[in-house]
Amino acid sequence: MESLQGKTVLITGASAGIGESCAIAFAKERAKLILVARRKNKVDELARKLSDKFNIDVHTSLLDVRDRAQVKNVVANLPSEFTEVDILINNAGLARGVETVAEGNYDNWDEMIDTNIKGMLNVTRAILPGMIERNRGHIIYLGSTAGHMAYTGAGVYCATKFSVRAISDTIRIEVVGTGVKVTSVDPGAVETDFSKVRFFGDEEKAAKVYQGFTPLTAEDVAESIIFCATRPKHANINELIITSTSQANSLVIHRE
Ligand code: 8X3
Repeated sequence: MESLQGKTVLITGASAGIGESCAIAFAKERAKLILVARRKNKVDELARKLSDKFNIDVHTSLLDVRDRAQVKNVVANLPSEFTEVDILINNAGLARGVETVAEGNYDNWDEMIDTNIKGMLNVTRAILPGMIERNRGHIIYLGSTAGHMAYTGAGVYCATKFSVRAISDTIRIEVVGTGVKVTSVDPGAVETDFSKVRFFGDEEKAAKVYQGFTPLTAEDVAESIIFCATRPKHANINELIITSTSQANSLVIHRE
């Protein structure tokens, strides 16, 4: 197992859910953190807690991964002790709405495509060249079971997660021989604010998604990510699919 102590880890969408749990998990391993999100106050608060509790360095930035200029600017202006990113957790992403393609809402499509595909690419494009130059580094993408199987009402969300898999597979081929690792961690249902965001704050609809079974927690996913990030230098987890024991795939969930 490789130590994460002192490694520089950049986490996008670090203000809540899986991103926040990853920040906590990497802090426990005494990594140096760069926490970025649209809600800067949230990552600032988290940074304060983690640096106090674990005595680690944490840098934060306001970042909307859709904003290419902002991504370039944030990465170009990292404080000197944070410039060499060892691990990038490409987590920022969301689902908006459950609607058939025939009745699709253009704004929802744009938000998902711009965040989940273009945002993930913007951050990758800013960080990957440095990793290749240093012949080390690890990019961990947050994919989904939705990137393995389409389901009704989620055509565009599934398309974005199929894209995450396509991009991570492509980069793995492109960097082979450099020492850079690429992993896609693909969870099924995880109880976070994901469904609240998908249903525009409708808590009742969101709660129904997780009714009758025990879904994954953000901590479960963060633990898997730590596992991927701590494999020895010669070993890479290309893809890791994790679901609740009650979930077989995007379509089959056993509910009591
Ligand atoms: C989230 C899992 O089942 O809502 O990526 O598509 S699901």
